[in-house]
Amino acid sequence: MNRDLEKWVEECAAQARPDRVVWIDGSEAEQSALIEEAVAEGVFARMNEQTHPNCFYHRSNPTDVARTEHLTFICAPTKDDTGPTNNWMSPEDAKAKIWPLYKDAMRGRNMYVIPYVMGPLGSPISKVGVEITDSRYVVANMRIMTRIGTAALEQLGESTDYCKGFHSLGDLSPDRRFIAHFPETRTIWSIGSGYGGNALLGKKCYALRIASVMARDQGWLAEHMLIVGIENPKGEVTYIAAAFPSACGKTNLAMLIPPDSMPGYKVWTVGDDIAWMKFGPDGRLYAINPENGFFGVAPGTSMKTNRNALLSTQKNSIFTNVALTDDGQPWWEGIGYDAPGPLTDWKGNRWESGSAEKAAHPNSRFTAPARQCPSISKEWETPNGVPISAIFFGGRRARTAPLIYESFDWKHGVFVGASMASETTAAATGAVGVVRRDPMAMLPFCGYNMGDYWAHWLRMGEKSDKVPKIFHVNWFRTGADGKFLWPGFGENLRPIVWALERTQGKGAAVETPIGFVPTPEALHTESLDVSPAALEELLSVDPEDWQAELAGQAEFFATFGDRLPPEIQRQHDNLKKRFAH
Ligand code: OXD
Ligand code: MN
Repeated sequence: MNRDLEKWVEECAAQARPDRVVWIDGSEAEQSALIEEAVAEGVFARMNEQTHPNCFYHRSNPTDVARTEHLTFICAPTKDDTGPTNNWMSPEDAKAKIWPLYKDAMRGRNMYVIPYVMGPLGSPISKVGVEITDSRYVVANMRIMTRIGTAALEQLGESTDYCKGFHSLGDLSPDRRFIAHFPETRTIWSIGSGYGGNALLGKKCYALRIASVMARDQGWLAEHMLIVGIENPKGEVTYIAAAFPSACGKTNLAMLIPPDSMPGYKVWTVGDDIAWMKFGPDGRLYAINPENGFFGVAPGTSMKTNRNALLSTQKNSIFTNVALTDDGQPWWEGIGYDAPGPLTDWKGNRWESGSAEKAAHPNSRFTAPARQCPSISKEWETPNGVPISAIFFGGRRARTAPLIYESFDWKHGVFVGASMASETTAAATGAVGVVRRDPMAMLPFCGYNMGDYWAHWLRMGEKSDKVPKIFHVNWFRTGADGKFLWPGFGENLRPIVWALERTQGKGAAVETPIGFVPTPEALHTESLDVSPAALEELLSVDPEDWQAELAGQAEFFATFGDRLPPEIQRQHDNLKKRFAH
């Protein structure tokens, strides 16, 4: 046994006072018993055994359906350590304010101790975590999203190098809900929420917020990125990583199906949300997917938009806050077919087609084992990771950003990531079309001062002369009529293939003030249904748009004060100068 772990579990149990402490071993027998109990307490409902074998349905508290960024804190010693983009609470305040909420919180309930590994078992890049929780829903999800149980304890041994996550549903009141991270001690306290991103502590809390701090200290990268392998008609596979803010089609790109007009191409899924990347002995950057499953947004997922995601969820999966047909099948808006009859909606009410209310919550989710994905890469659990040839940053921009451009070099690429932005959509509350800065898609996930994070990225570029090339993409540019100029989905492979050609010194491009943009011919437009005029607009760089963009950048960077790396300021100034010429 691990004495440090035992001591911490005892400490948590003494505070929360559960009826029983249950150590999760990861076995099938344990899983069956847990599911039975979850069904008995109403946390899970069985789904249609014929169409969705071994799948379970969960409806959450209606006030607890998404990550709560305003209740998420980084508890570093000083406010300056967390920077202007995070909420800060001092460790002392957290102890005074949050720890007491755990008092007796698990009375009458079980306390589950879940040892888990983020990353393939035995991988030198993997890391161990332990989550304590009183939620059977969390245990069942962690079993899909991470590698849990005895294997994790074996990997840990007597080491104290693991992340401690203490989760309790508490009373689910938003007034007593906190997601607090202590980077110094690699500890997470989460209370008052059962929602995935708040409660499955291996994901955003550990694999991004805590791991980003570890990565800074240890010289690697923990990023909000998908990882895929692109196979060309010769059978050669090249790996890329890509960061996009939420609602920009990350899971779709991770499971992309090439268009018929690109025969011989295949896309292999390694990960859809998080990448941990380290330099290998050959100087190349290698990435692993620390996760074991997908926690994907259900609405909009159909056989047309993301066949591979849908097929991944047909067995052994959990559906949260979707709607349910009377014969126990999931349904959501954008699933690709009309509701087969009256449904039970995500709040548990009867729902008829044509109702003004949505049947599924817009942030309803599926939790599915990654190995069930038809496009899963055979390298997805390779312990040393896959070598990354190109990194893509992207956002949703109606104007300004062309379909794709290549940065001049690593430093400029880091600046491109740092100035990333995305426009808000009608799916979120607030005004539509407002530009929100979301550097490297890490705005809600970077566990320390983002200025220092950019400095870390810049330092990483000095470690090797084989760093990936960095690109920026925008699938969402619109024309004067407000319609998307680019068809998206499978067609996104065309600009990606151009980017991969660029990494091999091929692919025609023109130099613009923002970077290299492909010529229209270089984009492999055979059988592409986009007019030459639309293509020209997609690839254009409008100086007026970029004046507004420069102003937005300047305002954002100013909030970092002296923590803004001089190199980022220099890149910004150079961009401005290039437009002035
Ligand atoms: C996610 C997110 O759930 O980015 O992956 O919000
Ligand atoms: Mn994400």
